[in-house]
Amino acid sequence: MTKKFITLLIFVQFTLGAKRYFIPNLKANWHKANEFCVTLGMNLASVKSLVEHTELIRFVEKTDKFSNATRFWIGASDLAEEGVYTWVSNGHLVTFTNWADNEPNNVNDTEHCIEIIHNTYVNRVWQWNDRECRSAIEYFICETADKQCIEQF
Ligand SMILES: [Ca+2]
Ligand SMILES: [Ca+2]
Repeated sequence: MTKKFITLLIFVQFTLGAKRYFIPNLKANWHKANEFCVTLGMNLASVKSLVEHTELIRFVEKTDKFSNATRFWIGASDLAEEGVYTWVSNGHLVTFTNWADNEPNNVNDTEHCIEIIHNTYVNRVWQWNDRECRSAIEYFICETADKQCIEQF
């Protein structure tokens, strides 16, 4: 890509503002999900505000991965320090959260990665849960790379 073209892409991204999301057509554990997003030049999705949470839900609802009983990895974990959640894309602390009742519960001290659950049968409507990073296999949401990284060009 020429420098001009890259500059144009950055301009378009800033102009549009909102993030773009993508749900690959495969399920993976949290680590593999993160790797997969990065190979696409994206990040496992972060959710930094209620507005972003709402935008993310709106996106998922329009995809074929949406149902009344589904779950998706997002890019937050407390792998580095128990109980301290950070975004894998930039290491920033998780500030906005939408935990389900009694979550995060860190069952058996093994749950360190965050998923969004939409399961109307158990009354968990787009709520967050901590889950086992390696053994749990599910769909995941990638987003366009963090703007702070793009700015460095
Ligand atoms: Ca944990
Ligand atoms: Ca949990």
